[in-house]
Amino acid sequence: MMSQKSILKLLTIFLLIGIVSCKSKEKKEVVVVKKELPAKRPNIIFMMSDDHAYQAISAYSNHLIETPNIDRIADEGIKFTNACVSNSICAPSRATILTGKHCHIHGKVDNVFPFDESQTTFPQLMQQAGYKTAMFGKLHFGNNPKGVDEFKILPGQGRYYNPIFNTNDGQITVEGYVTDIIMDMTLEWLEKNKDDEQPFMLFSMQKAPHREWLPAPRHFKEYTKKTFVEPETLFDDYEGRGTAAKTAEMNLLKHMNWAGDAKIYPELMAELGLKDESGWDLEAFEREVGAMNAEQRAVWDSVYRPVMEDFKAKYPEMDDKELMKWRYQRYMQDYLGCIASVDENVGRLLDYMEDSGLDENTMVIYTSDQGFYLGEHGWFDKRFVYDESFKTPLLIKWPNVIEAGITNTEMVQNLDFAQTILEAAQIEAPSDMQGESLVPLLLGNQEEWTREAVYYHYYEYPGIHMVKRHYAIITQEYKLAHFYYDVDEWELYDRKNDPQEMKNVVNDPAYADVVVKLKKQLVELREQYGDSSELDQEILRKYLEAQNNPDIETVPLH
Ligand code: SGN
Ligand code: CA
Repeated sequence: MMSQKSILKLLTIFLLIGIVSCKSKEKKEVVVVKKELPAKRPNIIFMMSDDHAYQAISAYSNHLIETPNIDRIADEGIKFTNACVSNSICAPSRATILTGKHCHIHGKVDNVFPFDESQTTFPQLMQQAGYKTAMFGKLHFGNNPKGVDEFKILPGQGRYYNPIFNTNDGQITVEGYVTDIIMDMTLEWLEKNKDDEQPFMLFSMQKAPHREWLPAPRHFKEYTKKTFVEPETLFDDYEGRGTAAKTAEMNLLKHMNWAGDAKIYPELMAELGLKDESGWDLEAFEREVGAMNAEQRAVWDSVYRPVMEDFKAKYPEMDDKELMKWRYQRYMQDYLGCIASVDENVGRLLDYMEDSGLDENTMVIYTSDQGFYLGEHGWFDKRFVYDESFKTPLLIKWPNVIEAGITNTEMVQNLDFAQTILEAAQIEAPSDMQGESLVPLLLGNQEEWTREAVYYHYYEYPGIHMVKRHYAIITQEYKLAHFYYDVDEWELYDRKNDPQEMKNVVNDPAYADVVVKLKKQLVELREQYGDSSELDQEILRKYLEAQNNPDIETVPLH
């Protein structure tokens, strides 16, 4: 027997079907809207922050911070919970986003070598197809991005306070805090162009929360007083992992800088006998804190001096465990303080879009160039294929096209962004792009999506943070990685049963069949994408040669 509730439910469904089919007779678009793109080309806003971990977005997890504005994109659109990058490092990820190709194809495999600017990037195709284009913020490579009518780009990494920008008309220095400034530029451009008939493609790319994590004055007071929950793996000893995890130099206790990162004043370092182990710690402090004007510096000192006084009093009694805990809190206070202004500025943009009515026909994307460790495994930074750095946030809203509040768990990648945006803009993607358009997933046409695995390849070694070269295949269930230089080690993680990736099970007989199957699939993936051991060797040879030959052109870290 059916309950009264079920009968009511059924009746409602019939009624809805009736309404939809009646409507479809009068006005076809209403029904097709979920399965096909609208006829009108949309505007597109691509927002990307640098090193924004999904753990620091409350739409993904609210154990660290609330990000109500970024969450609005998820609430009004789609949240991808398995979005990832093909190489977890800044400039290579950006080159992949712009070209729609894996790193070994576009050649920007690391932060070291310059990007070959003769390549086609998707903004150029949009510009040619009649889109108005602009880019503001951090690009990280190439100071004169191709295919954008207007740009204001931070040179290299850029700085937090009073930053310099390269623009169409030369260099400018802007007083203020970088996250606010980049959004000011974004909003000014929107206001200037809002009545234009042409659709637009706008890149708004934040530098925050990149190292050295300097919050805005309005946030550091609040954030330096907060205490954050520690990750379960903060004291990881890397047992059960391979050599690469054990030898990486990104541990909060051992490898974080005192001045640049923890903001211990150089004079206090000297007083406490703390050394500049990295050789560029003091320089980093000077580069960022030293760039403040007198007023900014006074506010900074009024908050950070007492924090340092407190540290000075406690330090002599602290053991390693206490120091690690202190490090973690100090790190999170600054990192999350940066996120607070990113979130506020996302709110400014969303409000503007609503108030101006521009939001109706605009696809808004929020992502990061990769994930980041927020103390998980005792780490900061990225680079590894392990989840916190491999995965990246991805939220997209597009009113009347993407259903509000949906979650998607497919393995999608930064490699897919170019083709997605091109398809949304009704521009044919070049056949040599290697991703897949996410449009079917945005429209809810799930059955058109067939990808089972993604490919990953990290290169920059030996180099800062000392994460060994590795390539990997990742499916929903497993992750198989090959660390192939310096060592020859394989690692397998069971993503469902060991989500924290604490146990490499590659030699566990229970997984023998999985290993055989994945190794075969990995060979096929490498072939499909045109990667090979010969190429690995060639790339390595060039890298080592550049380290020993100062005449070879490389990009400075800052
Ligand atoms: C700088 C950072 C590193 C970071 C690289 C690359 N050190 O060198 O920690 O891994 O950039 O970052 S810093 O203290 O000098 O900032 S990336 O985002 O550009 O790839
Ligand atoms: Ca980055």
